[in-house]
Order: sequence, then C-alpha cells, then structure tokens
Amino acid sequence: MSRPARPLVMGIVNVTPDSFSDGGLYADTASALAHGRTLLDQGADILDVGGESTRPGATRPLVAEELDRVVPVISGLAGLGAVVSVDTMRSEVAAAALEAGARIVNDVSGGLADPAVLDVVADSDATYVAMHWRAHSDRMADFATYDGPGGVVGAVVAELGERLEAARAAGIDDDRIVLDPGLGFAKRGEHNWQLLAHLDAVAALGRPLLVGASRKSFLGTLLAGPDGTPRPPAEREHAHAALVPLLADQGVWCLRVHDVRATCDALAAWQAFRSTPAPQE
Ligand code: PMM
Repeated sequence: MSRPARPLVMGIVNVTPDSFSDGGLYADTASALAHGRTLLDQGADILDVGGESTRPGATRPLVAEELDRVVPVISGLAGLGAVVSVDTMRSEVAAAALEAGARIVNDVSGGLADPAVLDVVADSDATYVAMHWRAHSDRMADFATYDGPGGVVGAVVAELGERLEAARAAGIDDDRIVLDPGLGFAKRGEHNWQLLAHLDAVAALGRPLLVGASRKSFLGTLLAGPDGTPRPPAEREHAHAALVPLLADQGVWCLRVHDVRATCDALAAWQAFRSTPAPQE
C-alpha cells in the first residue's frame, strides 16, 4: 500500500527580537543557525528565515537591519544543503537572500508591500509564496472587515487571485507560485476558522497551498483560561497538532510551523492511518 504524499514541513527561523511566538530566542546569527540545524534534524523539509516580525502592531526594521539578520543565516543554512526560504516583503532582501542561497521567497504581502519583489523572483528560478495580506502589522487590525458576498473566504479568494495574476504578469511561471490564505493577518479569530474550514475554495485558484496556523493568536483565544487570558504561544502546540491531519487531508502543500517534531509526528500518524488497507473480505 503506497503512503499518501504528505505536506512539506517548513520550520520557522525568526531572526527577530520581537516575533510574537519566539521573539528574541534566535535573534543572533549563531543561535538562529543552531535552531535551523535542530529543525533540520527534527525533519524540516524547508527552513523559513525571517528578519521582520509581523506580529500585530509590530514596527518595521530598517532594510539594513533586515539584511544583517537574514543573510548570514541563509548562507549558513543553505551551505548545509538545506532548502531555505526567505520571509520578506522587500525586494532588496529577496535579491540578497537568493544570492545567499535561498530557493523560496515567502512574501507575506503577495507583492503588495514592494511590487519589485515579483521582478526579483521572475528573474530567478525561485518559488514564490504569495500570502493574503491587506496592510502592515501596525495597521492590519483596522482592515479585518469582510462584509462582502462570500465573507472572508470570498474576499481572500478574490484578493489572492489578484496577487496570483500580478505574479504571473511579472513573469513568474505558475509552477513556481504557491498561495497562502494568511491566517492572522488582518483576520479576527472567526475569519481564521472560516478559512481553515473552506480551504478548498482557496485551493480552487489552482496553486499549491501553504498554511501557517502554528501558535497563531486564534489558537490562544480558543484555549483561553476561565478569565479569558489567551493561552501563551508556546502552549498552543496540541491544538495545532490536531489541525495537521485535517490540513493534510485537504492536500495542503506545506505547513509553516514552529514545532517541527510535533508536526512530523502528527503527519507520520496521519500517513500510517491513511495508508492502512481495508480488511480483506
Ligand atoms: N505567518 C507569519 C510570518 N510569515 N508566512 C507565511 N507564508 N504564512 C504565514 O502564515 C506567516 C508567514 C507570522 O508568524 P510568526 O511570527 O510565528 O513567524
């Protein structure tokens, strides 16, 4: 019995002082490299290196700061043979990251923050992840309104479809484009659940999907204590692990996660379950 293809696991390496879930833990090159190596040992297929925190309310680093954070980490991890993704909205950073060995540009703005990212990717052979996004983190809460027909799912499909067209128009071939519904970005809790429950509508755009649910605040709210205090980010893993087989069943291409081991374990159980044959008559 063949085993079903499983989603790829993208391990997160945030080289930032202020990411909401792991801010400051891997802010220097040496600890980010060590963390990347640990995630590879745990089974990560891709390492996503980011130098800008996108937590709600975050202010942006200077371009030079972002470059200083990510380039040495990308060179080091690519030098180990890892498939490295750069999590950036900036064309200068995307270009330097590709030069340093990154093979994926993960642009949470889908080309809206800096349209020249699309040209940088078009001039390379890198994969492009276009995420649904409406505004920078310091203002995104003001844009979490989805009153049109189809609600949040209809809006994300329409707006992500526009980003897909922009990427194509810039010259990025379809087989290099991945789409992401952007959980937590200008989304309130119920918006994230709507998107997770109706990912098929996003998949109907015809491109592979990447999903980043790991440690997001909608899980903290779900697991809030009796006084309403959200569960802290590092204690949201069990709820995320429960989502993993559901996402795998929907054919998601890649899961962007903090806890690579927990995700790989959940996928191993899912694969064993889905590849078990029916009893013989
Ligand atoms: N989420 C964050 C950062 N980058 N990239 C993609 N493609 N999808 C996401 O959902 C996503 C992302 C924010 O989460 P973090 O601060 O825990 O890295």
